[in-house]
Amino acid sequence: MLNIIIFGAPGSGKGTQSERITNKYKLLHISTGDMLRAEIAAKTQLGDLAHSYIAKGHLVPDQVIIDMLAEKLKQSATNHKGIIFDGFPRTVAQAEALDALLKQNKQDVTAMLELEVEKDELINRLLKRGEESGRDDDNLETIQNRLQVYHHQTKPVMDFYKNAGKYNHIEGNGSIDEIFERIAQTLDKLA
Ligand code: B4P
Repeated sequence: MLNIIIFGAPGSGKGTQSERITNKYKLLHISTGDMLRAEIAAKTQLGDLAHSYIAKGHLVPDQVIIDMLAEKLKQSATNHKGIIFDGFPRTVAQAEALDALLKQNKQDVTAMLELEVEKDELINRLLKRGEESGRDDDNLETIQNRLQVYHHQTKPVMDFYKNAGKYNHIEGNGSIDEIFERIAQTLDKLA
């Protein structure tokens, strides 16, 4: 099983590259951001709660995310060659929970890929997406909060996987095709 974490700041290309990785390597794509947006659109209790955090650029509480992910793993079909975790884990507590959940099925994380992108480029990409998609967390004030949260709460997750010998750096500036090429070079060595 190829269990990959795609990691990076908001706007680093996690969702964009996950779609390509999923197609090429026949992985199951699990995006906690997409799952939360589906809950918000369906106006569920979880969606209402998530929206109150996402609209401010804050992280949704760990236990809410961990329970949602555990349920998703339980329900997921098994006819795939592994999973790409997109936007999860975003805290060290989430990383520890993921290890424990995978262990229950005698699996583990194969590798983390960090997409590193300059701050100005991140902001430009997200503002552009905000204009095109109307996503209400893609406005300048919320983007600045999301970047701060990334630096303080999410970046330590990188050290967690560096210590486990699973960290891979990917240069995340450039065209979508160029970046996918770099990712594929790394994944081909692991697949
Ligand atoms: P996410 O949905 O994960 O949001 P994101 O980080 O902004 O998305 P992503 O990084 O995938 O977007 P991409 O660059 O592909 O999370 C949203 C919110 O949900 C979080 O802020 C948080 O509140 C909550 N949440 C989610 N998971 C959570 C968790 N585990 N714990 C707690 N809270 C959680 O795309 C950005 C734009 O850039 C797109 O328009 C794309 O087309 C463009 N782009 C991509 N690559 C490009 C390139 N190479 N060149 C030019 N443009 C590019």
